[in-house]
Amino acid sequence: MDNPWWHSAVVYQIYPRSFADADGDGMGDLRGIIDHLDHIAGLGVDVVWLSPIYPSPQDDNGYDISDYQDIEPVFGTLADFDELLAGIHDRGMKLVMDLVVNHSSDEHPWFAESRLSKDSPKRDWYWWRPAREGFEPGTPGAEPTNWGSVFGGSAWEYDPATGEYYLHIFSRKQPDLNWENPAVRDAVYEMMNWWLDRGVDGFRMDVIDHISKDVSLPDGAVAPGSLYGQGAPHYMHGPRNHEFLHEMHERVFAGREALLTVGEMPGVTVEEAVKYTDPARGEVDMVFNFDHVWVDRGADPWQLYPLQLTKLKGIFARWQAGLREKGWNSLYWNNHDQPRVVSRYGDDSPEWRERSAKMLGGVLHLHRGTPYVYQGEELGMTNYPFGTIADFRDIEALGHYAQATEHEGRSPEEVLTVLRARSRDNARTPMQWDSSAQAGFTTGTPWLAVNPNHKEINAAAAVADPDSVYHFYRRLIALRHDEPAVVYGDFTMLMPADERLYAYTRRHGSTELLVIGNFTGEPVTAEVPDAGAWQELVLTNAPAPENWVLEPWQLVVYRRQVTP
Ligand code: TEU
Repeated sequence: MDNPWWHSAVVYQIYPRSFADADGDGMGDLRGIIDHLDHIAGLGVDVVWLSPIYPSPQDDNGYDISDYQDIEPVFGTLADFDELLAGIHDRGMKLVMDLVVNHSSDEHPWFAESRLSKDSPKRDWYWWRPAREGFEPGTPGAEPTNWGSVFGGSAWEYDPATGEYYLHIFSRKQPDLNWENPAVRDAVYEMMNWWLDRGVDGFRMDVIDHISKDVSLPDGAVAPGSLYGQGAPHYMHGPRNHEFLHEMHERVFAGREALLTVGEMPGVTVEEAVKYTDPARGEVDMVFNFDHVWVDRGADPWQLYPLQLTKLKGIFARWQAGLREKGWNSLYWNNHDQPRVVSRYGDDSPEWRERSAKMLGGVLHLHRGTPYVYQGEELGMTNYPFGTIADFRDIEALGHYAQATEHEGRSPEEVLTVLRARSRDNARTPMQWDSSAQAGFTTGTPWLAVNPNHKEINAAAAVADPDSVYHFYRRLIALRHDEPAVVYGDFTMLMPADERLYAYTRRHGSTELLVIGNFTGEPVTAEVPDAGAWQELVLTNAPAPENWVLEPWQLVVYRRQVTP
């Protein structure tokens, strides 16, 4: 089989709500995206991934869909969508849609019908269960299992209409669809084909490793200090997950050209990822794993753990090696669920923000896999200076705060310290287009506050400055397109025990690349084997090093020719 086009592609993710507001209601929209397509195309990316734009009560900012085949009126219309799609295609890019089918909104007509009665034809489209035996339905402890929801509280909601509970791994407005029911799968595949026939080029599949559950629904283990049991082992990578994805492949993707499919899979192991992405098995092209964004988590959810570079390198080394022969990696630091990487693994102070943002981009992009850039990452956008809980909007932040402070004995300040550093709202503050009042995002009142640092950090300034993070990302993306060793080179991690430098080589035929990133604010000398052989400095974010002394947060990329 020929190498698929997405091996050399770079994807740009848009969170429409926070990208650009053309009509002044404080919320981004499709017209706003259309107006800014040249900013994206200017980076040289190949694909645009849109977070959900379908009709939705917006309980989880569109990850709760009430109609899979239309556009949320706040964002625009299907006609706007077609115009956007054409604008993307005209610029030689492709469009990947978000597919959220582990759950729907509770306001989707399917669920409205399902909840009507126990013998509704759609009853079995969701996970309905009676109260635990011996308990009065609707009373504490009567939930069918002890599982907690990802956003806090129980994963079961009591519905007085029929006296039963429905499962919601996420919010109570996101009931889980029952993939065991073939009629559900048929409806999903039909909807996917409808979008592909309309011209879209693929899907990013939300929590697609949650669709197969252990149908016996056992209780989960309860961690010390927590209110609920862990459902995840019973709803992640369930027994039929591969089967469902293969069926989807057969029914939707097979026979279509030039698509890109990526499954979001919290908790996926390397071994499972090989199976999900082995082209011979016909499931998905690549998955998002979470190991490298969970590396700074620890036993206590309400404590901040600093990054351990050796751990991070160990994770990447494992994923690079594991998917060397079969399957394919996706590469990301940021998306709408993660804090800003420059604030998290870099240094967002005025002195080192740009330098460290470039280093992080370079270290990530030069691995083997398909890189994803999240809106604003190309500007080195930072976390937001959140004050109190009233500054947050995310259902996850609010839910965790309530559970931890009201039921788990945590102090507001300890919870806020973690939310400020890790909350998803850090990623969701409006895109910073210019230095004007609302950063050029809206003429109205933004749904979430604009970061005050937009006076310095904004797209207008970055595009005008040839030395900006934006232009550095542009060069990185061009390097991937021009240098086959970036796409196909074998990966070798160097200096795995070094806590300060991230170093590796990529070798393809007679070309070898050496990448070194300094993850500290101090100069560090790199002990490079065969140092004299590296003469061609292809890319750096600081003056060329002398005697291998890397400046604070410096990235260097060297190239040499070797005998194959
Ligand atoms: O995220 C799934 C997911 O893994 C998150 O729950 C993540 O672990 C957590 O938020 C980290 O803080 C997807 C979407 O990307 C997210 O925006 C949705 O809220 C979620 O699914 C439900 O659709």
